[in-house]
Amino acid sequence: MSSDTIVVADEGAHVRLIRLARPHARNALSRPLLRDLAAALAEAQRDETVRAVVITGDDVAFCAGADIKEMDDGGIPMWGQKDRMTAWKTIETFSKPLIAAVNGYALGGGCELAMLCDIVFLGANAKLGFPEVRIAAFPGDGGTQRAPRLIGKTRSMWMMMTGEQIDAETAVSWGFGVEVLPVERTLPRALETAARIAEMSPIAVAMIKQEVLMSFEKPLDESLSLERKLLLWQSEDHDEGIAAFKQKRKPVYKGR
Ligand code: CO8
Repeated sequence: MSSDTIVVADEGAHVRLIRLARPHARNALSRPLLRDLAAALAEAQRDETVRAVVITGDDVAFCAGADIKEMDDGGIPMWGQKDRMTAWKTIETFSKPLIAAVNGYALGGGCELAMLCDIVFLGANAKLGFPEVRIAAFPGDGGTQRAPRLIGKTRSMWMMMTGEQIDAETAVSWGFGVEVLPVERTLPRALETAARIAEMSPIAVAMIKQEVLMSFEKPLDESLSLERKLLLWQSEDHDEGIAAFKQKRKPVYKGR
Protein backbone atom coordinates (compact mmCIF):
# COMPACT_ATOMS: atom_id res chain seq x y z
CA MET A 1 0.00 0.00 0.00
CA SER A 2 2.58 2.53 -1.15
CA SER A 3 1.36 6.07 -1.78
CA ASP A 4 2.63 9.52 -2.81
CA THR A 5 4.26 9.88 0.60
CA ILE A 6 5.52 6.44 1.63
CA VAL A 7 6.88 3.31 -0.03
CA VAL A 8 5.93 0.02 1.58
CA ALA A 9 7.69 -3.25 0.79
CA ASP A 10 8.03 -6.71 2.26
CA GLU A 11 11.59 -7.75 3.02
CA GLY A 12 11.43 -11.52 3.38
CA ALA A 13 8.52 -13.43 4.85
CA HIS A 14 7.91 -11.47 8.06
CA VAL A 15 9.51 -8.03 7.82
CA ARG A 16 7.80 -4.95 6.41
CA LEU A 17 9.72 -1.86 5.41
CA ILE A 18 8.10 1.58 5.37
CA ARG A 19 10.13 4.30 3.71
CA LEU A 20 9.13 7.94 4.13
CA ALA A 21 9.24 9.36 0.63
CA ARG A 22 9.03 13.14 0.53
CA PRO A 23 12.71 13.80 -0.13
CA HIS A 24 11.97 17.28 -1.55
CA ALA A 25 10.63 18.24 1.90
CA ARG A 26 13.20 16.29 3.93
CA ASN A 27 10.44 13.74 4.62
CA ALA A 28 8.47 16.25 6.70
CA LEU A 29 5.35 14.78 8.27
CA SER A 30 2.63 16.37 6.18
CA ARG A 31 -0.85 15.33 7.18
CA PRO A 32 -1.12 12.96 4.18
CA LEU A 33 2.22 11.37 5.11
CA LEU A 34 1.21 10.95 8.73
CA ARG A 35 -2.12 9.47 7.65
CA ASP A 36 -0.45 7.08 5.19
CA LEU A 37 2.15 6.01 7.76
CA ALA A 38 -0.57 5.27 10.31
CA ALA A 39 -2.57 3.35 7.70
CA ALA A 40 0.50 1.29 6.76
CA LEU A 41 1.09 0.45 10.40
CA ALA A 42 -2.56 -0.45 10.93
CA GLU A 43 -2.27 -2.78 7.95
CA ALA A 44 0.97 -4.29 9.35
CA GLN A 45 -0.79 -4.73 12.68
CA ARG A 46 -3.61 -6.71 11.03
CA ASP A 47 -1.37 -8.81 8.80
CA GLU A 48 -0.41 -11.92 10.76
CA THR A 49 2.57 -12.59 8.51
CA VAL A 50 4.22 -9.33 9.60
CA ARG A 51 6.36 -9.77 12.71
CA ALA A 52 8.50 -6.62 12.62
CA VAL A 53 8.44 -3.26 10.86
CA VAL A 54 11.36 -1.06 9.86
CA ILE A 55 10.83 2.66 9.27
CA THR A 56 13.38 4.68 7.36
CA GLY A 57 13.79 7.81 5.27
CA ASP A 58 16.64 8.51 2.88
CA ASP A 59 20.33 9.31 3.31
CA VAL A 60 19.70 13.05 3.79
CA ALA A 61 16.81 12.91 6.21
CA PHE A 62 14.95 10.39 8.25
CA CYS A 63 12.32 13.05 8.86
CA ALA A 64 12.48 16.83 9.39
CA GLY A 65 9.41 16.87 11.62
CA ALA A 66 5.97 18.32 11.15
CA ASP A 67 5.38 20.07 7.86
CA ILE A 68 5.92 23.72 8.73
CA LYS A 69 4.34 24.83 5.47
CA GLU A 70 1.01 23.43 6.68
CA MET A 71 1.21 25.69 9.74
CA ASP A 72 -0.30 28.76 8.11
CA ASP A 73 -3.84 27.74 8.96
CA GLY A 74 -4.99 27.62 12.54
CA GLY A 75 -1.79 28.19 14.54
CA ILE A 76 -0.79 25.85 17.34
CA PRO A 77 -4.34 24.43 17.91
CA MET A 78 -4.14 23.01 14.38
CA TRP A 79 -1.59 20.52 15.66
CA GLY A 80 -4.24 19.03 17.93
CA GLN A 81 -6.59 18.16 15.08
CA LYS A 82 -8.21 14.79 15.26
CA ASP A 83 -6.60 13.18 12.22
CA ARG A 84 -3.11 14.00 13.50
CA MET A 85 -3.89 12.77 17.00
CA THR A 86 -5.42 9.56 15.65
CA ALA A 87 -2.41 8.92 13.44
CA TRP A 88 0.07 9.43 16.30
CA LYS A 89 -2.07 7.15 18.49
CA THR A 90 -1.86 4.40 15.86
CA ILE A 91 1.94 4.70 15.85
CA GLU A 92 2.11 4.77 19.66
CA THR A 93 -0.07 1.70 20.07
CA PHE A 94 1.50 -0.43 17.36
CA SER A 95 2.21 -3.64 19.25
CA LYS A 96 4.79 -5.30 16.98
CA PRO A 97 8.47 -4.39 17.05
CA LEU A 98 9.19 -1.10 15.32
CA ILE A 99 12.76 -0.45 14.26
CA ALA A 100 14.09 2.87 12.98
CA ALA A 101 16.96 3.21 10.51
CA VAL A 102 17.89 6.87 10.84
CA ASN A 103 20.24 8.57 8.42
CA GLY A 104 20.51 12.35 8.27
CA TYR A 105 18.07 14.65 10.02
CA ALA A 106 15.61 13.44 12.65
CA LEU A 107 14.19 16.72 13.88
CA GLY A 108 11.10 17.68 15.83
CA GLY A 109 8.34 15.24 14.96
CA GLY A 110 10.99 13.16 13.18
CA CYS A 111 12.85 12.73 16.43
CA GLU A 112 9.54 12.02 18.17
CA LEU A 113 8.83 9.34 15.57
CA ALA A 114 12.26 7.78 16.15
CA MET A 115 11.59 7.81 19.91
CA LEU A 116 8.38 5.85 19.35
CA CYS A 117 10.40 3.13 17.65
CA ASP A 118 11.54 0.28 19.88
CA ILE A 119 15.06 -0.01 18.48
CA VAL A 120 16.89 2.81 16.72
CA PHE A 121 19.97 2.49 14.51
CA LEU A 122 21.76 5.71 13.60
CA GLY A 123 23.86 6.41 10.56
CA ALA A 124 27.08 8.34 11.15
CA ASN A 125 25.48 11.42 9.53
CA ALA A 126 22.43 11.40 11.80
CA LYS A 127 21.48 14.71 13.43
CA LEU A 128 18.83 14.74 16.11
CA GLY A 129 17.14 17.80 17.48
CA PHE A 130 14.01 19.58 18.65
CA PRO A 131 14.01 22.84 16.67
CA GLU A 132 10.37 23.70 17.46
CA VAL A 133 11.31 26.51 19.85
CA ARG A 134 12.77 28.40 16.88
CA ILE A 135 9.27 28.69 15.43
CA ALA A 136 7.86 29.48 18.88
CA ALA A 137 6.40 26.01 19.37
CA PHE A 138 7.41 22.93 21.33
CA PRO A 139 7.77 19.18 20.67
CA GLY A 140 4.04 18.64 21.11
CA ASP A 141 3.74 15.17 19.59
CA GLY A 142 5.03 13.43 22.69
CA GLY A 143 8.56 14.84 22.73
CA THR A 144 8.33 16.89 25.91
CA GLN A 145 7.26 13.76 27.79
CA ARG A 146 9.22 10.97 26.11
CA ALA A 147 12.60 12.68 25.75
CA PRO A 148 13.12 13.31 29.49
CA ARG A 149 12.28 9.68 30.21
CA LEU A 150 14.85 8.62 27.63
CA ILE A 151 17.70 11.12 28.02
CA GLY A 152 16.94 12.92 31.27
CA LYS A 153 15.79 16.39 32.24
CA THR A 154 18.76 18.66 31.64
CA ARG A 155 19.65 17.26 28.20
CA SER A 156 16.00 17.54 27.16
CA MET A 157 15.76 21.11 28.40
CA TRP A 158 18.95 22.06 26.56
CA MET A 159 17.82 20.45 23.30
CA MET A 160 14.30 21.87 23.46
CA MET A 161 15.14 25.38 24.70
CA THR A 162 18.01 25.97 22.25
CA GLY A 163 16.95 23.84 19.28
CA GLU A 164 20.56 22.63 19.01
CA GLN A 165 21.17 19.36 17.18
CA ILE A 166 23.25 16.45 18.44
CA ASP A 167 25.31 14.08 16.33
CA ALA A 168 24.95 10.30 16.11
CA GLU A 169 27.67 9.44 18.65
CA THR A 170 26.17 11.79 21.22
CA ALA A 171 22.69 10.49 20.49
CA VAL A 172 23.76 6.90 21.14
CA SER A 173 25.64 7.84 24.32
CA TRP A 174 22.48 9.63 25.56
CA GLY A 175 20.24 6.63 24.86
CA PHE A 176 18.48 7.68 21.65
CA GLY A 177 19.84 4.68 19.75
CA VAL A 178 21.77 1.45 20.07
CA GLU A 179 24.52 1.80 17.50
CA VAL A 180 26.18 4.21 15.05
CA LEU A 181 26.77 2.75 11.59
CA PRO A 182 28.20 3.82 8.26
CA VAL A 183 25.31 5.40 6.37
CA GLU A 184 25.03 2.55 3.87
CA ARG A 185 24.82 0.01 6.72
CA THR A 186 22.02 1.62 8.73
CA LEU A 187 19.09 0.14 6.83
CA PRO A 188 20.67 -3.32 6.31
CA ARG A 189 21.43 -3.49 10.04
CA ALA A 190 17.84 -2.56 10.88
CA LEU A 191 16.50 -5.16 8.42
CA GLU A 192 18.84 -7.88 9.75
CA THR A 193 17.70 -7.08 13.27
CA ALA A 194 14.06 -7.19 12.23
CA ALA A 195 14.61 -10.57 10.54
CA ARG A 196 16.32 -11.89 13.66
CA ILE A 197 13.44 -10.74 15.86
CA ALA A 198 10.97 -12.25 13.38
CA GLU A 199 12.47 -15.67 14.13
CA MET A 200 11.36 -15.34 17.76
CA SER A 201 7.90 -16.05 19.06
CA PRO A 202 5.74 -13.04 18.12
CA ILE A 203 3.81 -13.59 21.32
CA ALA A 204 6.93 -13.32 23.47
CA VAL A 205 8.16 -10.30 21.50
CA ALA A 206 4.82 -8.52 21.92
CA MET A 207 4.94 -9.25 25.66
CA ILE A 208 8.43 -7.79 25.90
CA LYS A 209 7.32 -4.62 24.10
CA GLN A 210 4.28 -4.25 26.32
CA GLU A 211 6.25 -4.81 29.51
CA VAL A 212 9.17 -2.52 28.64
CA LEU A 213 6.80 0.29 27.63
CA MET A 214 4.91 -0.19 30.90
CA SER A 215 8.07 0.88 32.70
CA PHE A 216 7.77 4.33 31.08
CA GLU A 217 4.08 4.70 31.79
CA LYS A 218 3.32 3.32 35.22
CA PRO A 219 4.68 3.59 38.74
CA LEU A 220 7.07 0.73 39.56
CA ASP A 221 4.81 -1.08 42.03
CA GLU A 222 1.98 -1.15 39.48
CA SER A 223 4.14 -2.24 36.53
CA LEU A 224 5.85 -4.95 38.59
CA SER A 225 2.53 -6.43 39.60
CA LEU A 226 1.34 -6.30 35.98
CA GLU A 227 4.55 -8.03 34.91
CA ARG A 228 3.77 -10.74 37.47
CA LYS A 229 0.25 -11.13 36.06
CA LEU A 230 1.67 -11.55 32.56
CA LEU A 231 3.54 -14.59 33.87
CA LEU A 232 0.18 -16.35 33.73
CA TRP A 233 0.18 -16.49 29.95
CA GLN A 234 0.78 -19.80 28.24
CA SER A 235 1.62 -20.44 24.62
CA GLU A 236 2.41 -23.27 22.25
CA ASP A 237 5.46 -21.20 21.25
CA HIS A 238 6.82 -21.45 24.77
CA ASP A 239 6.37 -25.24 24.75
CA GLU A 240 8.13 -25.28 21.37
CA GLY A 241 11.02 -23.21 22.76
CA ILE A 242 11.57 -25.59 25.65
CA ALA A 243 11.27 -28.68 23.39
CA ALA A 244 13.69 -27.24 20.82
CA PHE A 245 16.21 -26.43 23.54
CA LYS A 246 16.09 -29.98 24.89
CA GLN A 247 16.27 -31.51 21.42
CA LYS A 248 19.14 -29.19 20.42
CA ARG A 249 17.31 -27.86 17.34
CA LYS A 250 16.13 -24.50 16.11
CA PRO A 251 12.62 -23.63 17.35
CA VAL A 252 9.85 -22.88 14.86
CA TYR A 253 7.48 -20.34 16.33
CA LYS A 254 3.94 -20.01 15.03
CA GLY A 255 2.63 -17.17 17.14
CA ARG A 256 0.23 -19.37 19.09
N1 CO8 B 1 8.38 21.24 6.92
C1 CO8 B 1 8.18 21.60 5.65
N2 CO8 B 1 9.16 21.70 4.72
C2 CO8 B 1 10.40 21.39 5.12
C3 CO8 B 1 10.69 20.99 6.44
C4 CO8 B 1 9.60 20.92 7.36
N3 CO8 B 1 9.75 20.50 8.66
N4 CO8 B 1 12.02 20.76 6.56
C5 CO8 B 1 12.55 21.02 5.32
N5 CO8 B 1 11.57 21.40 4.46
C6 CO8 B 1 11.71 21.75 3.06
C7 CO8 B 1 12.37 23.13 2.91
O1 CO8 B 1 11.43 24.15 3.07
C8 CO8 B 1 12.93 23.02 1.51
O2 CO8 B 1 11.87 23.22 0.60
P1 CO8 B 1 12.10 24.15 -0.72
O3 CO8 B 1 13.07 23.38 -1.56
O4 CO8 B 1 10.73 24.24 -1.33
O5 CO8 B 1 12.65 25.44 -0.25
C9 CO8 B 1 13.34 21.55 1.40
O6 CO8 B 1 12.61 20.87 2.43
C10 CO8 B 1 14.80 21.33 1.66
O7 CO8 B 1 15.14 21.98 2.88
P2 CO8 B 1 16.48 22.82 3.06
O8 CO8 B 1 16.81 23.52 1.79
O9 CO8 B 1 16.33 23.64 4.28
O10 CO8 B 1 17.49 21.60 3.27
P3 CO8 B 1 18.80 21.53 4.16
O11 CO8 B 1 19.36 20.18 3.88
O12 CO8 B 1 19.64 22.73 3.95
O13 CO8 B 1 18.26 21.61 5.69
C11 CO8 B 1 16.88 20.94 7.55
C12 CO8 B 1 17.51 20.55 6.19
C13 CO8 B 1 17.98 21.16 8.60
C14 CO8 B 1 15.99 19.77 7.93
C15 CO8 B 1 16.09 22.26 7.40
O14 CO8 B 1 15.25 22.14 6.27
C16 CO8 B 1 15.23 22.57 8.58
O15 CO8 B 1 15.72 23.13 9.56
N6 CO8 B 1 13.93 22.22 8.54
C17 CO8 B 1 13.00 22.51 9.60
C18 CO8 B 1 13.10 21.48 10.70
C19 CO8 B 1 12.12 21.79 11.81
O16 CO8 B 1 12.03 22.89 12.31
N7 CO8 B 1 11.38 20.76 12.26
C20 CO8 B 1 10.42 20.87 13.32
C21 CO8 B 1 9.06 21.11 12.78
S1 CO8 B 1 7.83 21.33 14.05
C22 CO8 B 1 7.51 19.76 14.65
O17 CO8 B 1 8.06 18.79 14.20
C23 CO8 B 1 6.52 19.49 15.74
C24 CO8 B 1 5.39 20.45 15.67
C25 CO8 B 1 4.42 20.08 16.74
C26 CO8 B 1 3.85 21.36 17.29
C27 CO8 B 1 2.99 21.05 18.41
C28 CO8 B 1 2.35 22.35 18.89
C29 CO8 B 1 3.25 23.33 19.51
